[in-house]
Amino acid sequence: MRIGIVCYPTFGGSGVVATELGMALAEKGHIIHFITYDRPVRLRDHPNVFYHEVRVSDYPLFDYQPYELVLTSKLVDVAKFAGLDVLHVHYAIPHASAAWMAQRILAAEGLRLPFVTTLHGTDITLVGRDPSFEPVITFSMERSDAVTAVSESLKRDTYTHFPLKREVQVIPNFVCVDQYSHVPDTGLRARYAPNGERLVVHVSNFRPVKRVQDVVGMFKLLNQRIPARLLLIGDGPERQRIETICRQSSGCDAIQFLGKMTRPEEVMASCDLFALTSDSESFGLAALEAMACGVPVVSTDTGGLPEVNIHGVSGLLSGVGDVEAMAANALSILSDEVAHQRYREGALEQARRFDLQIVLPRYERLYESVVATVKA
Ligand code: GMT
Repeated sequence: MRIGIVCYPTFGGSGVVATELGMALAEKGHIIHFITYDRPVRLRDHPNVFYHEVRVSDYPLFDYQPYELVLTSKLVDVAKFAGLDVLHVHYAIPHASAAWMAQRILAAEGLRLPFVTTLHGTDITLVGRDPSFEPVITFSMERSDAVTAVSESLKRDTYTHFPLKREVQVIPNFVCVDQYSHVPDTGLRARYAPNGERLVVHVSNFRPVKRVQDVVGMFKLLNQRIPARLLLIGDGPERQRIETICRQSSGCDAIQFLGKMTRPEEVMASCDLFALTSDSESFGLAALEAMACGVPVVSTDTGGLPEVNIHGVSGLLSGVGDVEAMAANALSILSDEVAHQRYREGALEQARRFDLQIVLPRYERLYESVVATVKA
């Protein structure tokens, strides 16, 4: 099949999922066209992969550049000249409405382009439900040829926040477990935990929804009980504030900010515990990536996290903001070598349930079904 993929090209989970999906489909022989405003950070060269940049001109009349219209025109162009069979848009805003517009323009020329919309999280739980977006999101979800959500929790939220009548199918996020290292790298451990401390890691885009201050709070309690170090990977609006909190308190030496990394899993694989303290999280791809490295997870019990991190198996869950409970959970996993090993194995086993080999055919079947409606 010739498949167009639209996503945010940044470090965010939706962009990572879209990119890895495209790469895996290309590997299976499909022809993939990425259509985004920048080259997706995880995109690698492949003979079946093409990248089309959406360039918005800087006309002085526009205070706000009409990105969605330029994207629509690019979608029409690529659909026609690359002969797309199907378009897959990740994150509803503004990709689903741009896809619908492109579909209408092509229809006027007698061409039919089905499109699949994948909902990822804040497009539904935060941004999308805002009245300034809601009618457009509802409409473009209704008009998509198929809509998927990355967790059961996100599917429920979609029906709660939108007056939607159509079916939403859950296709969870995935990892290619075999591509992850399951053994710590001695060189990295020597660098980050030179005295044999326990290594805790957090990866995010440092937005308020991630509550990174709780990772730091949890870590400080943990570090009072066992020698540990904390690695914070990623960057975003909250980073400066969190760094300031760390600098103004004791124990700052044990916390290291590593910034944005293209392959954070290379560091994660050498850590002992992953922490995710989000307020809301439709899935928690970073937690799944940690689990694919055999790293257990302490997380909040919000949104789709309990579908990914199984309490007592791959890690432990606690309420949002309950820093004491998180620290107690971290301690119970890390202070006992037997328990730690059991959680490591549980994490890897749970990650295998989300393996690419299981999830990829579900997307392929979905594409086939929407393409079949065109030919019918
Ligand atoms: O919705 C967002 O916050 C952005 C999005 C992204 O692009 O990073 O994250 C969401 O999608 C990821 C991939 O499906 C999920 O793993 C994240 O849990 C989800 N984030 C939230 O729900 C806060």
